[in-house]
Amino acid sequence: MSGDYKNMWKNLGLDLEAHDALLEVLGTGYQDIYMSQQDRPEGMGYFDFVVSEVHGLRIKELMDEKAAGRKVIGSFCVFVPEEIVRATDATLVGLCTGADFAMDEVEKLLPRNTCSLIKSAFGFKLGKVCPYLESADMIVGENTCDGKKKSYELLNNLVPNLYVMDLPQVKSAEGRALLKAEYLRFKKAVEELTGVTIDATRLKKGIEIVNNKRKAVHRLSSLRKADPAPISGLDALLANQVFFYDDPVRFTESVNKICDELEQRIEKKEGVFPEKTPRILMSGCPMALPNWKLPCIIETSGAVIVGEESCVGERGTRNLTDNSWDTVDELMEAIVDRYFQVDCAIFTPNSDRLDHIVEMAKTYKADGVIHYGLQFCQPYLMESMPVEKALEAKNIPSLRIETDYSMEDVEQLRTRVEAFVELLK
Ligand code: BJ8
Repeated sequence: MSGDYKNMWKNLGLDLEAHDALLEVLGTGYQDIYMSQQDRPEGMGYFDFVVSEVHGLRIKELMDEKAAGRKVIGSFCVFVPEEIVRATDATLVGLCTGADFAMDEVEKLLPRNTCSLIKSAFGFKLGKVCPYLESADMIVGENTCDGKKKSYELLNNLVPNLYVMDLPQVKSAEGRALLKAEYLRFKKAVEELTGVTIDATRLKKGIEIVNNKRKAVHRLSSLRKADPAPISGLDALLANQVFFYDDPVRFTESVNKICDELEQRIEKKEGVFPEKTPRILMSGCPMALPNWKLPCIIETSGAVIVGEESCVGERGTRNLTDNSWDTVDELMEAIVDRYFQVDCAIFTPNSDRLDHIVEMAKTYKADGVIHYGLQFCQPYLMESMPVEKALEAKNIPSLRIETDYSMEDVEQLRTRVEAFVELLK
């Protein structure tokens, strides 16, 4: 970390000792997992810097924005429309949900059999170690899975500024109407928070910024079709994770720069793994920063990850918002249309997701699919069965993994992944 941020963290109410311990673990994990990779694109240096400053310089930037009168909004889900937030010059940040912290305290509040992602959100709050959460002027929860939905009732006792968005569970006309009503309510709440009225020019600008970020990620994904793979799955995942934290315009530029480099690599037939390395598509629960356990196991077991069917990946970024409309009403409709296509497992039925997984496996020339389900995540674990069947019907091998954020099962997972990779060779 390049600056001295202790005072800033203290003013945010962080527990400095616990926070130091977290940064230590994060730094060591990053060194071990990321810096040990071979032949990384030079452009990844930017993301190394972002991670090293994720609680430092980036928070300082947010504090500066706040001092200039802009607002920060925290979110746990890709259904929170960033376009609306951007239209008011506010910043949307993903809240930390990718590591275990203060679990003893968490399990006093939540049942033990709650998924790691939800527990992590509470751990970062109870342990006072998330500067994003503490700097947010509004924290948006969403009624998605039962675990999240019920946990927000408890989170409401821990934070002063929780806003809960209702979400449909069925892709029907009524479901779309609910999403539209909730996005209009959210727009009003963001306008009230920021004091900015969203007009068509502002909304179009917001859409453009977020679309550009998505387009850059689409470009990166597309380059991963090449064999040899020009970038590791771990590095591509990192870009998808930083998507939720970084300044959007700077992020877009940085990803495009990496893409320029990858295009040259592809032309020279250079890769991070040898040609014909078994190619894996990851599918399932989102992997929030710094959840790198399974990708690290896969890529140190002789395979390369070529795509993520995940909210921290293609499920979250797949579609653009149509920016060709002229009025706020039309643009809001376009936003609703865009998000209504997200095929989260909370929807029933959710056959689009099965089609997307098969399609992605083909597009990225994956030899096999690893389905990642977090322990106690009913929606994704339940859906892993039909996913397996849909892949079987297309003769695509798959492996179902159920795990959490602890490191206890690493060796067991490695044995299963290695056996799967052997099968793909
Ligand atoms: S749109 S995937 S980001 S809800 S892992 S908390 S589902 S029990 S995260 Fe998600 Fe939005 Fe859907 Fe995407 Fe519940 Fe499962 Fe835990 Fe999960």
